Amino acid sequence: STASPIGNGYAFAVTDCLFCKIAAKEIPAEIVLETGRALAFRDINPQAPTHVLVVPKVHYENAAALAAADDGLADDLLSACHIVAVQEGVSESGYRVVFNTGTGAGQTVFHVHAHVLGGRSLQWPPG
Ligand code: DGP
Repeated sequence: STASPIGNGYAFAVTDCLFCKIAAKEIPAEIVLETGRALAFRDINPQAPTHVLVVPKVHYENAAALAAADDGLADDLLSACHIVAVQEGVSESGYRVVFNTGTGAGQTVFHVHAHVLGGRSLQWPPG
């Protein structure tokens, strides 16, 4: 099979994926950054004063699948996270970038997303 521009091996967006629909602007979200290949929007259930989700516009199930794609998209996503942190004013005080990967780690939406959390002191271990 050949590489597809959509990135998932199929030349269509995954149907019934919430974050595919947000990325396609079919479902509204409070967008804070858009780059060529990534979209960042506020989490609907924020766990910190800054809680932004950063997703690739194309569908990958989780961070492992994204990393395995090896096409620079993971780099773009990470860069977008750090731009969001600067925009949100949390880059100096400290922030956290989290990929919940798998149900056991709390992943509930199976379109890879980085949580960018900041604006309060963050505990470790995260629980
Ligand atoms: P996770 O549990 O790591 O898969 O994170 C999923 C996050 O997605 C969770 O923090 C809540 C957020 N979320 C779920 N549905 C929506 C939605 O419709 N809009 C927005 N903006 N965020 C959502």
